[in-house]
Amino acid sequence: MDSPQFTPLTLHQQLSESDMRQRAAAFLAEMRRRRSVRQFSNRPVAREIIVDCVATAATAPSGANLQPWHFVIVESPDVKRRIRSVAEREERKFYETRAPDGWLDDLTPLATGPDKPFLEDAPFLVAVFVESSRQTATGERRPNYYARLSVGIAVGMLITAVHYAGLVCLAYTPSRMGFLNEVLDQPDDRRLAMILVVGHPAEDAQVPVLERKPLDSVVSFA
Ligand code: IYR
Repeated sequence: MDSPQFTPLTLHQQLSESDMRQRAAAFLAEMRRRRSVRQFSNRPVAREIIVDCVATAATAPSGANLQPWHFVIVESPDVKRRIRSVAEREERKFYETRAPDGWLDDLTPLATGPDKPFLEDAPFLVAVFVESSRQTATGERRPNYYARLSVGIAVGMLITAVHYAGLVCLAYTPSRMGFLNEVLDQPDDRRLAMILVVGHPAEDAQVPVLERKPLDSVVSFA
């Protein structure tokens, strides 16, 4: 094992108290404008923007810095069509038979259903995979620690980057994900975590009237 190597933290920028307050408040205001969107425009988006957002996600902290993620950036209309086709087949089973009534009740305010046109309308789908183990240099199989949590953090940063870039997204978790390994030609040891649908909103896009929990109900101080 190599001995640990360290370097001075030169990247950190010390801000003034007032700059910190201003930036924290301004970023909060910006993030409060984020909404999940289900109706997308087919207006193109430059691939470089998506690559930068994914690169931001890939800066996320991860257990033992094992970076247990893989991102497939999908823009081929043919691949999007195949994803939509298999996803809708599974969603139909979910909405017709698999979903418990309580789950369907909980989805009522979102008015979701088995049809997923956004999977073809949006210019980009980012399929995010979790690698729960890895092969070491000696060929040994070892676990990736907190792999799902690490990927969750990366997805949060991806969503934030997409919003900050002026685009909208939907964190789509297909009912049953396994089928997408085949469509996206990914090995079985990568498991799909979600598809982030990214693009511009449709001109007539609507979002459900929802409320965020008041801060004092989700935060306590100790
Ligand atoms: N995957 C289905 C059902 C669904 C589940 C949850 I949890 C949601 O927040 C939204 C939908 C679908 O996408 O329709």
